[in-house]
Amino acid sequence: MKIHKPIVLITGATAGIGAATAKIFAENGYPLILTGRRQARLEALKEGLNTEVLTLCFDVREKEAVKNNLLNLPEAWKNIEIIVNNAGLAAGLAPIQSGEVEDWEQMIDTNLKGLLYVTHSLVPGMIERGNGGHIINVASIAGKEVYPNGNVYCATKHAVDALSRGMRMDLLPHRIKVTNIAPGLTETEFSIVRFKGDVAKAGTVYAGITPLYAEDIAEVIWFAATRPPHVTLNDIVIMPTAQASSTLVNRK
Ligand code: NDP
Ligand code: 8X3
Repeated sequence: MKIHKPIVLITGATAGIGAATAKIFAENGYPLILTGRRQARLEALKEGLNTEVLTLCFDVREKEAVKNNLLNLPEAWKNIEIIVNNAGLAAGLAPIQSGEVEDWEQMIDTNLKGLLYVTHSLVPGMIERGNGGHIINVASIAGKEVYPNGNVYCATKHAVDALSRGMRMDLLPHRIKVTNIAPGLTETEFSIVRFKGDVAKAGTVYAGITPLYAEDIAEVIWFAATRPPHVTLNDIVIMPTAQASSTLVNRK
């Protein structure tokens, strides 16, 4: 197989922002490595994309699984140039005194440690190849401000925001771009996951507004990834027009 365009790896490609990002890169002929825990979804997504796709089914919380998958890529797929660290979730929305410790662990292990495992597996290769590269971290406005009951989710996204800045400094000599994306209210499976399958409750998060959609964020990721080599978009905050901050939303 001959690969011409940069290889893009997207974590959390089975739904929402990750899936929409996969589609926009596929439409433009980029070869894609798509990851997530739901194999059937990965296969269905691959089926609908008109580009070369490698699917990898693993949980970003499992350090050994991340390493086994990403350090043993088939030869043709090793030269990843763009990493979209997107896999993540909120679990629960509760005051600090009554939050579930298991929810906290899931968010910390996925949003923070998982992102680190993926990055740590792939960046040494990027540096060794010496062609630069691009890491795009999907953080959140929850990484810019804290909202009531968002405590641990906000902490994980503040950590991602800090990591984006730290990575940018450390990778500067290697010409590896780092872009932090901070979306506001985006209607995906995010709130259904946060409220553990309660679709009605999830719907109230977006009630009375036109939220962002996964495609809106995918377009921004695509734009950031396709700037010329001398241009880096460091940090992008994107909200629906009906939102001014985490807690200030203009609902009809
Ligand atoms: P979705 O729930 O629609 O998608 C989340 C994706 O993350 C899924 O593909 C899921 O795949 C993957 N994922 C979750 N946990 C794991 C895990 N342990 N291992 C591997 N993959 C995992 O939500 P979004 O698309 O909205 O979320 C994508 C990112 O955007 C997240 O980091 C989220 O925090 C962030 N974000 C979302 C906003 C929103 O309002 N929706 C706003 C700001 C940021 P699978 O279940 O198959 O593993
Ligand atoms: C998701 C956006 O405001 O629900 O990161 O935390 S918010």
